[in-house]
Amino acid sequence: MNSEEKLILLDERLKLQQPQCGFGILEICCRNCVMGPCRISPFDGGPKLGVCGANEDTIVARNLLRKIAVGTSAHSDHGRAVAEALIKVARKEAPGYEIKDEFKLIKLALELGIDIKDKKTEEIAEKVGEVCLSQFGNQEGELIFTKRAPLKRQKIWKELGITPRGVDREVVEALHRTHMGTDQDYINLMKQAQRCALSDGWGGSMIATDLTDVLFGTPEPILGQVNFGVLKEDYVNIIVHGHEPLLSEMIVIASEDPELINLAKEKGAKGINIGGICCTANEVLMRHGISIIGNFLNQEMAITTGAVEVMVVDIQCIMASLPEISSCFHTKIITTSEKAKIPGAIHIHFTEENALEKAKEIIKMAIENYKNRKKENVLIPENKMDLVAGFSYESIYYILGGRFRATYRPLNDNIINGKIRGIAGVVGCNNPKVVHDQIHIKLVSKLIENDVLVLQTGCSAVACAKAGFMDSVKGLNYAGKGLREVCEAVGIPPVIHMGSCVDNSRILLAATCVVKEGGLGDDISELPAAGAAPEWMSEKALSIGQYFVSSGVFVVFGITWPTFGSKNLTKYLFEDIEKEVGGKWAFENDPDKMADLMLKHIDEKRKKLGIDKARERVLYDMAMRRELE
Ligand code: SF4
Ligand code: MSK
Repeated sequence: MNSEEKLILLDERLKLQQPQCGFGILEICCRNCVMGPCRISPFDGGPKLGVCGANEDTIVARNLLRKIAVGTSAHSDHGRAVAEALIKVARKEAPGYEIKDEFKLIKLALELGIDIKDKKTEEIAEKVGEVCLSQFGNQEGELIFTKRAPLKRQKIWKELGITPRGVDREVVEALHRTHMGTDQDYINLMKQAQRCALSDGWGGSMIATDLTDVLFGTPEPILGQVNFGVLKEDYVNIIVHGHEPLLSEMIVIASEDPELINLAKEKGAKGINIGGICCTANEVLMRHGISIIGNFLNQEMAITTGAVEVMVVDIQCIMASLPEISSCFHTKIITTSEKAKIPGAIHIHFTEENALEKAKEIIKMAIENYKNRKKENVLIPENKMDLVAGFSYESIYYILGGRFRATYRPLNDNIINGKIRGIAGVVGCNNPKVVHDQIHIKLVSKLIENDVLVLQTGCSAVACAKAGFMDSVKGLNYAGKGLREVCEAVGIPPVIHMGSCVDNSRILLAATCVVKEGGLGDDISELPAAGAAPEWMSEKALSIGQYFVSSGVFVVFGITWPTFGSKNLTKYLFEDIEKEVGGKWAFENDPDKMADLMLKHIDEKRKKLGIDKARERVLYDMAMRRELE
């Protein structure tokens, strides 16, 4: 077999899977005990109950809860790793790392009730790390960061009994409830789904974001580039891929080591070029301006450029196919996490204690591999696009109000006067079941054209960056008149890059800042805002969607919807849940109609707030004031 015959890429594998199982798509199959597997027939005459008597409502709800628990655990284990890293850095057990944002550390310490008087930065950091780590094993009470939510929201959660207690506890309880013969009530199962997802958004993910900022710096607007054209033909190209920035930060630092740069030159390259894929890419872009090569569906294609010496991966969203694809080229796939090994990849065990040393080892391996690149196999597409990234909810404060009078006021005022019609969070993955990036791009383009400011994370952010929406000049051409005017005045693109998947917690906090600024209601559910994950594929997306819904947001998903096998559960999630938490789910595959659903929701919220008629802000002079009096 020649090497080209081995190259079966993702689209081909998807074709080979057709037709995919209808029971699986409808989630009406259960494998939770070995009296099964059982399946409920959607057709007349077929079985309507599993062997234990579970019906479609129970089975579909249990499957959804399990998926949300997995999504929560993925984000939260990421948060736990960052908390552990912070503690090691504070104890000086992690050479190469340092605390980059002392201001955020102190703010966090005060919020967590830590006594900082006469304490050194390291002592404070150790304590902050320990308190955050305790949130995972907390058994009673409430997760500390749920107190950041608007008071009205906290009250809703309390009354419904869905305030999360501890991250691990909620995941364990979710798994327990879905064990055969335990929770069989679909509404009660969804109650745990909400509590579990909230422990992700206002717990594990929020800890991940905050402590990553403390360690590596809170992002501020920074220029970057995106798409395959950022690979450099004459350089040693190294791709960082996955989610946790603990290793990629060290790779970036090591790549600037003059000794390694000289070594690369000795081997005939002009230097070392780092690029990112998926959320690791978003993390290093936000803090260092490192270029993004692409998003989830670009990972295999990146190897097929023939110009990648090493792809180093950590956790989540890494395709098992990478070693197989790379065997057709010279690329080495390096796994680094004990939690994520792939047969056929080289494993280099990375820990905070040996991070810099291992980062250098990986870079040396890439440099040594440069000579194995076959020039005739190299084909780098030229496409690349500029973007501005690095928006945290804190940096939005400063951009809008200046460093000394940081405020969200201009944003609220422009929502009230109608120049900005509303805010949308568009996030999530790629899915090969639709044309790569197209649903993200069409949806976001219609939203900004209609004056909706779009906040983005994850692979959706990368898709829209490739389309030019995050270029602060070109992006404006896609925005409606009102939105454009505001963006021009403030100096931001109409689509705001807020980071990686765990950084969806930044969107929760930005929404909370808008509520707290005043004039747009007392709760997130009252804001003219909506969310979407149009090309989602991962269980993490379901957890994110659920914590947004449970925080009061209207959320639309595309591709497929995992409860269509149960009419009752679907009705609950698409309609009835709104009466309880103020947010609800919807499904729509067409980006045009998806945008319409979001705009309709935004307009309804504007109407309820009494700001449905856009009005220019009038500046009163003295004569006008006297007249009023
Ligand atoms: Fe079948 Fe019930 Fe066992 Fe599920 S838990 S496999 S529905 S018997
Ligand atoms: S990487 S979870 S494909 S957004 Fe965060 Fe992208 Fe989805 Fe992974």
